Amino acid sequence: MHRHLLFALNPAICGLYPSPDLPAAPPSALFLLHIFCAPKLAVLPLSARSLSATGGLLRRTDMEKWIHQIEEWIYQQPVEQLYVAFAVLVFTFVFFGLFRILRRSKSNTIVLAGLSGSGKTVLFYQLRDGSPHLGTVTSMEPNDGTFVLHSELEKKGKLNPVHLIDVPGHSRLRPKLDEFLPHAAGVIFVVDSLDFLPNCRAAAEYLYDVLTKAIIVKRRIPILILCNKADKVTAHSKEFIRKQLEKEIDKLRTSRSAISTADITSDYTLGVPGEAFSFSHCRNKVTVADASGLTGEISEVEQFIRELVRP
Ligand SMILES: Nc1nc2c(ncn2[C@@H]2O[C@H](COP(=O)(O)OP(=O)(O)O)[C@@H](O)[C@H]2O)c(=O)[nH]1
Ligand SMILES: [Mg+2]
Repeated sequence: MHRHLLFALNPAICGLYPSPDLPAAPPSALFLLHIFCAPKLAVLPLSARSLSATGGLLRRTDMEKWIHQIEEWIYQQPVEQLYVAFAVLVFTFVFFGLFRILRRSKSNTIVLAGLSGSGKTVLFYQLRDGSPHLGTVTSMEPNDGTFVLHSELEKKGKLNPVHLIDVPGHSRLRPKLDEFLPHAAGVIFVVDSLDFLPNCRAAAEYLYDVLTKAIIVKRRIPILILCNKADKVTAHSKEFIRKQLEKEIDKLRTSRSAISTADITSDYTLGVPGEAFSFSHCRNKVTVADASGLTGEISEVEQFIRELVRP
């Protein structure tokens, strides 16, 4: 097995073992044969037993005979043909692997999440139309649109549109988030930095739920914590908000792990055990920025979006 592996990894090695009866042995093919057949041989005693119990005819010796025949057949094939077959196999695996990676990274969906009143809808309109559309009623349905960012309309050339979804923060509608996350290239978690302290716990709970979702962790979906309403002088700084959220999440982590495991709805645990929680512990990238959806100071939001959805 060892030798076959070596052979398969470096066909050039084969030349080091010239054998008169095996002139140009096709080791990679043999290697494949052993890879596919060895596990069957390993389980054979069991299957042979069950087969003989039901009157079956398959025996270990039969299997070995077949393998021997296949080995002989392989030796009779032109070496080039076997190498071409091997190369085609490898190429197919690589091609489908790359295809899956590319398909994943090509998503143009950005999800806006956060508590009600944090400014998601205003931000949605600001990104789409360059205006906050004040006076719109609180929506109970997600705002969903595919467009080129308003600030980019002047740019020449064809730009890749962004699919933006504004998921209402009402707790009853949060399960909607699970519908959109599998397609998300990134999540913007909007926080009201004006009215932050009274909502800190609730915002941390929502963020905790987002950060522990399997899809977020496994696919390492980047999250931007957006401290909105920065136009007001009384707004808290993004550093303050980051620290407070980390503290709250740390508390949640302890309290939630104390609940019986059957009760926990989150898919993953957060942070490093024994250390105070920090966003840098997350497997996915978590960044913090400030903005004002109302006045249109949203350059960091646009930058985040364009890093994930290439223009
Ligand atoms: N000062 C200020 N107010 C904002 C800003 N963004 C939103 N608001 C206000 O916050 C309230 C809630 O905004 P909305 O977009 O409906 O929040 P949503 O529930 O998260 O969709 C509205 O009264 C907005 O006018 C902002 O950047 N600055
Ligand atoms: Mg809204």
